[in-house]
Amino acid sequence: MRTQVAIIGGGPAGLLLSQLLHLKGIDNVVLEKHTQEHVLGRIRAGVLEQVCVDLLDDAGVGQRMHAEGLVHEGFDIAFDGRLERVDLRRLTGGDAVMVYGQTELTKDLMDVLAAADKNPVYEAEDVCPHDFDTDHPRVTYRKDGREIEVQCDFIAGCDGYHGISRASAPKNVLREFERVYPFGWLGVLSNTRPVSDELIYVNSERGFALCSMRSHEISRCYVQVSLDDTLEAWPDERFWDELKSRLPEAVADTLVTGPSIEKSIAPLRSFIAEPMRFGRMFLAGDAAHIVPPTGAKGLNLAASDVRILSQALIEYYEEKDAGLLDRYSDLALNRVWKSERFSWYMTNLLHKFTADPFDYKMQLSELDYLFKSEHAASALAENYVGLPIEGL
Ligand code: RFL
Ligand code: PHB
Repeated sequence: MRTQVAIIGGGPAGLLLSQLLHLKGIDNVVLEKHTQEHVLGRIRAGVLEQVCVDLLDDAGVGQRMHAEGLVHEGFDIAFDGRLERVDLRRLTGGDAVMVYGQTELTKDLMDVLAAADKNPVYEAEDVCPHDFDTDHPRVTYRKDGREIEVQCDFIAGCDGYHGISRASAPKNVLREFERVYPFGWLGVLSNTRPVSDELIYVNSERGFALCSMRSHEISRCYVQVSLDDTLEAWPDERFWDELKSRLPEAVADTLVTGPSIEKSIAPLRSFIAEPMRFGRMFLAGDAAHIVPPTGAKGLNLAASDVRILSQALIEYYEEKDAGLLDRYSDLALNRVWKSERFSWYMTNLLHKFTADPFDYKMQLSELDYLFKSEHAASALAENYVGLPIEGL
């Protein structure tokens, strides 16, 4: 079998790249290890930057997002008995974010690909990239017991943090940077009305918490937990009690609780692989970098990588110009490092790292400064709505 671009991984990065290339008549195939149901069952991101919204529009899948997504012009930070608003619209001169679940966005992409008869290959086993240091790269996989080889011009490694693409990169070229945080997030999805119209990020003496949402009827809330915590130790009642204890009293009093419809624990990590290109294989999304979710950047970075990579491949095929492909890794990493910095900053600002009161006082002082200084608040807002992609 032959195609122009073999895409490994059918998460948001792989599906979005596939759709953008199909729209330009560039032949591609997505090889996904899991079933479609499994991919849709993962409850993850909820906040989209304008860069991501624009790209979904370009991909022709923005309709439901605009109809059902919630435009958020600000969010709250609770700390030290205070509840302060970050007015994104005012502080950035007009920008906002879109609250729309990763699950919905993924479903929209799957639907548009299916309608064009461009379905990914699901349950592709032992997917493996080969010969990407030559002009004739290949990807092999197994499906229903048959060995299949895909010959291609390029390989896009969109297979997430645990994928095979980065693991196949030459060790003497690959550099990895990492910070593992000493806690995780316990997340609960519930059919309950969100406690507020906007997100509330909480710094409390008991640890971080976040009240987010998927719609006016569905809440998505998180509390910081220790790394050895288990789901069994967190029945719904304990989760809601803990969340309430971290919220300002007036907010806690209005919190509507209910049975969880999904519950999971995610460890927090910062990770960057450099470069993002190895010959004819390009990494995009979580395959190349992980951010702690505090800045709401993971999916958005996957989208900005795909924005650059899709344009680079389109210029290669339409104009025989490989210039942007050659700059892909540098351009993508420039934005990746800035989002990594912001996510690390938000994580440090809002989580309980130690029992040392000095650390807590430093956070409170920084938070107080944020809401006294327009400059500091503007810097936060500018990063939250998303920095521009430089050099495109
Ligand atoms: P994904 O979504 O991990 O998809 C990779 C796909 O590759 C498949 N795969 C393979 N396929 C073939 N062969 C192999 N060997 C393979 N190995 C893996 C996998 O099955 C999978 O389908 O990566 P992608 O596409 O790069 O997308 C990245 C995003 O999923 C991720 O960054 C975000 O979810 C992060 N994130 C958030 N990002 C935001 O922008 N805003 C947010 O508000 C936000 N909140 C979050 C988050 C992530 C969270 N968790 C659970 C980590 C909140 C949480 C709690
Ligand atoms: C979410 O709704 O899942 C969410 C929102 C904001 C974050 C992280 C996760 O920073």
